[in-house]
Amino acid sequence: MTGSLLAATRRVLLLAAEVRRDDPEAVRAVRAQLDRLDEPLRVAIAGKVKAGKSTLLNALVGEQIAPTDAGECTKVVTWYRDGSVPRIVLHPHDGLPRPLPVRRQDGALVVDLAGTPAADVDRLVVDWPSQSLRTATLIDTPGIASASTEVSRRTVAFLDPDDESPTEADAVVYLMRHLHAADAEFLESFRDQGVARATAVNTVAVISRADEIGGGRVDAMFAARGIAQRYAADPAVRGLCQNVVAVAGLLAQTGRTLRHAEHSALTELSALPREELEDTLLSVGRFRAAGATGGPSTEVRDRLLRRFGMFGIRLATTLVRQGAGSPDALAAELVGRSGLTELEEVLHARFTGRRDLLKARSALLAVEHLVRGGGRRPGGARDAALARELERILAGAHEFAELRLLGALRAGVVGLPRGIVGEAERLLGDGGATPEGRLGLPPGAPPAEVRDAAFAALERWRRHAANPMLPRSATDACHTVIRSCEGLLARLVPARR
Ligand SMILES: Nc1nc2c(ncn2[C@@H]2O[C@H](COP(=O)(O)OP(=O)(O)OP(=O)(O)O)[C@@H](O)[C@H]2O)c(=O)[nH]1
Ligand SMILES: [Mg+2]
Repeated sequence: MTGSLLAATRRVLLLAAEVRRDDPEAVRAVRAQLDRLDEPLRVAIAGKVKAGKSTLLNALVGEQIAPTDAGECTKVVTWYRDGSVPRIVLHPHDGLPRPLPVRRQDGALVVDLAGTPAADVDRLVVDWPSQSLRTATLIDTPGIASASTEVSRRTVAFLDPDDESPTEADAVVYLMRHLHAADAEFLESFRDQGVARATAVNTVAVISRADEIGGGRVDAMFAARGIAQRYAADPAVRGLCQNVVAVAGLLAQTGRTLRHAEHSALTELSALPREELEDTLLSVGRFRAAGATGGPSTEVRDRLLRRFGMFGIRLATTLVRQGAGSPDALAAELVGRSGLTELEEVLHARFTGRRDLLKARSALLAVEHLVRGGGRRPGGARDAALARELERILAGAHEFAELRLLGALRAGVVGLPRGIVGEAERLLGDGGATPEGRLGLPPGAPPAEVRDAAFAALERWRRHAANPMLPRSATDACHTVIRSCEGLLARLVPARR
């Protein structure tokens, strides 16, 4: 299904290049969109200043490549792409791109703008050999609603499609420490009003720095998960994003990059008498001061604080006591408790599993921008033909119908009985676009079982559609779900008898 959507999108782009062949700017833009269709998905990481964006990016990649200090480079949009050789290129607003030195310090990549003010930089592009960057290019963005409004403006201009330029990211992970009015406003403004006419199809929200919730108590992650689940179920939030996940990015980053020396220092700490250790773990001041009286030195403690935070040290020493005897064992526990795996699953289901759809959406958004007159005034029979072709795909492709209906269901404007909304969302691909995901079966379920479940779903939704008590909006929704079931069945290999 999505293969044909990509093919149709490519045809529209070629038609756009043909229609605008005497406008070099437009042709360049269309070519860039054609190349972009074949690239990995582009996922931007956004949020307020110090929300933990760069740390989370590092956790996802499993390396410290995004600077998390306060340097000038955290104020520019930075792309992290898979590449065969590490390379950093600075793209200024004016002038030619130029390479920056690739240097590591204390295990982290050092990005030094070499004196160029952040305001002069359009973007930095970091090529880094990495398996995880192969499925998605990650884009680190400067904090929004910061003291420096110029910095916020750069992020909003990058993410929020306007009349000037279509969006460059296919999907967004939005970090917030708690949901503030400013976050909701930002998500609102980013809400899709263009091509797919669905809401928040490409945004996942993260409650970040989740370990700090509740003052860093050991049950912090549990509390944070509860908050995330409440947000995810709140109709107001559901209209703004796909899902909400709680993540302690620092724990995840450190878990993914844990060093032997750190495990040894934590082992040394856990060997201290329990009361003594717990007493020093009450505050940063006490923990540092205790370096003078025994156990790891103050310098080592400072490093642990930077890498783990107080909550992380409390958790890690407890885990070592409970038997995490090797760096690998401790790393696995830290990552497991950080919420990172859950986030990765959500990103897979919502983003990379829908790659072609999100790619097609971005490209069609760009064509829509052209059709609306981007670059020059629209007009003429050729432009009209392009507009018709675009409309044909948007209205005709079932993938977009699914997205629109999902958006409407999330916004609560469809009169479907409550009891069947959940199944409708699942069948529309809300939790993952695989047949098993749509049917609520475990991955790898036997083909015959998948087929039977698909038939049963089709029957059920035909019956719902025939229910004379349902309002028109609900009957229309049933027909869209029925088409999804039929699409599923068409894709399934016939079961052997
Ligand atoms: N306790 C705790 N601290 C975190 C977490 N994530 C990030 N931090 C700390 O918060 C500070 C900011 O983290 P960054 O990852 O640089 O945040 P950012 O959103 O990229 O910041 P800007 O790019 O400057 O807006 C750093 O000191 C991190 O160590 C977390 O999950 N828990
Ligand atoms: Mg940052």
